[in-house]
Amino acid sequence: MTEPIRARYDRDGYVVLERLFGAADVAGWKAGIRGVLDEAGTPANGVFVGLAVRSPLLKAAAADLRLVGPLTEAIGPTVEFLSDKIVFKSTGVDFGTPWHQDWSYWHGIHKVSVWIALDDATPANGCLKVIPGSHRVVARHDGAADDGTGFDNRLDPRAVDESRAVALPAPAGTAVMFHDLLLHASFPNATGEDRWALISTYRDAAVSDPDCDDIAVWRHAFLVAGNR
Ligand SMILES: O=C(O)CCC(=O)C(=O)O
Repeated sequence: MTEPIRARYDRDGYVVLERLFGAADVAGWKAGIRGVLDEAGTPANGVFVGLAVRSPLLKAAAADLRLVGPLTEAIGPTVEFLSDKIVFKSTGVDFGTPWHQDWSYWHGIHKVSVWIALDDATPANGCLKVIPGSHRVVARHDGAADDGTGFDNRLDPRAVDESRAVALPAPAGTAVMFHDLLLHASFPNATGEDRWALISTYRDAAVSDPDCDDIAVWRHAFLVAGNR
């Protein structure tokens, strides 16, 4: 029998939901994201935050029941979507994301993010790598951060034991649900092919989170499970 999602999440700080979505879902979302970027006049390069607030299709993606099930297992019965973003890597933008914990960006109660591969993601084109179990400790984010990638909070690479890292190759449609203290990074994209990932962040709406009340990109938060 497969181990319950909650047990895996608590132990490792992440759960891989292999091929949670199908090719049609992924193609539809990519088209929707292209539409949002065209409207915003932004090239598909790097990071763009705020898809669900601009597109009903992507709002529905954030509340998709295939995601909400695992999210309620990790978070509880009351789940609030906060914001989403697309992270593109291509010939133009091929950086590997530095090691970090997402919590360093927002603090407050612990959030859960879901990273969804919109292309087959591999170590060659920039899949995620994680340190299982690292979600139990807050790490120091004192690495140098002047490369303009948008990932300013990072560990000093010398503080990371790469021998504990696990690569997470993910066929398109696969979702990786992870705790905001999970140490994660991604490989550079050396292939010249696009690697897109859609990342959405959620929290338990039943728990007060005053430290995060003023975060601008979370002003359009909405419930995807339960009631206030
Ligand atoms: O998609 C990636 O390359 C990494 C994204 C990431 O680490 C993040 O958004 O926190």
